[in-house]
Amino acid sequence: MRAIDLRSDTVTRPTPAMRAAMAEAELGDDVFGEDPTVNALEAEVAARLGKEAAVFVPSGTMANQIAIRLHTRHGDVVLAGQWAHVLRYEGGAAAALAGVQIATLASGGLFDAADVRAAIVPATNVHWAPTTLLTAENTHNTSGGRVFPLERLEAATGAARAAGLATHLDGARLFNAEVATRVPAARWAASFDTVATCFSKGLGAPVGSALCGSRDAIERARRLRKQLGGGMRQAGVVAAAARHALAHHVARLADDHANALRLAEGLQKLGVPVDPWPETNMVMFRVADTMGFLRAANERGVLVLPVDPGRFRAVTHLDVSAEDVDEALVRIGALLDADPGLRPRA
Ligand code: TLP
Repeated sequence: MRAIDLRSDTVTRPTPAMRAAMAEAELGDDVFGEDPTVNALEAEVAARLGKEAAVFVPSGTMANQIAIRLHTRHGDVVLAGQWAHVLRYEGGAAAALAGVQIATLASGGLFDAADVRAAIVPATNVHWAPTTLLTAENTHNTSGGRVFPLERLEAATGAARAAGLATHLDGARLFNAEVATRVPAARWAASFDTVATCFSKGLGAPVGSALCGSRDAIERARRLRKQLGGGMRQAGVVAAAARHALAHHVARLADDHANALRLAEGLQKLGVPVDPWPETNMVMFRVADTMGFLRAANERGVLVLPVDPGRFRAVTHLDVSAEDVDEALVRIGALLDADPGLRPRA
């Protein structure tokens, strides 16, 4: 039985065309700035995001953490949405590496300008730590791949800028937002000083992210990347995969979004509540017994990720077809029939 892996869009394998691009890539030593494929990728992604420059890094985590170090000093406060990846899933790096405290904003991950204003404590005496950075996440992972409404996002960054804060966007899945809304990534990025984006999520590359920003910021980011051990040598091998992904795998994200809807509709028909309704490639759903459902789903070759007690995430991606979604639904239907205790209580 073939496993249908819906744990994350990070699980994709490079396609044959992507592997060919990797095999043929022209290479050099990127720490010397001499890898032509990395240089081309950095120019392309900076242009796509409307920024002056970009630096290629191994992971989204490193891109975010370099940005936090760029914009803050030890002891500062960083504002982030509730359940932000930078707080919840980066191993405590912001505290460990940048020495900052993260204060979370109300309204879930998709905060507004009033939340930002309310969170900023003016550093008017020695008790108060300076609040120096606002980070946002788009699409927002733990709220189910939701798109940050553009006006709300720009009002929030406007409030941050008015108070003298820098702004950073965790755009690990920014191209999902672009495809879902037809608002270009550069527009989403415009009100931010720096933007991280990942090639290894929905875009299907095996590895790699970019941090984009002004020429000066990215120059400083290169040294921080070096300090974190992220200077890679003939990195063009993986940058070629990222270039291929940017050229060929952005528009097709619409297929992942359609498959997420197909999965959500099917789950609902099985009596499994889906909340929120998917806007991009993630489906959040509830069951009665977290460990019981996980075990039964794994036994039937449906791999999903528990995110909270009773709540699961399924992500559609390049390696999941509409037929795979239908097959996953058949298997989930069978496991719910076999053990009605797993069915969520109405
Ligand atoms: N997210 C992963 C896990 O870490 C949870 C996933 O499977 O969704 N920002 C956001 C919004 C992300 O979702 C991720 C990865 C990252 C940053 C970090 O990227 P990597 O894994 O490349 O460090």
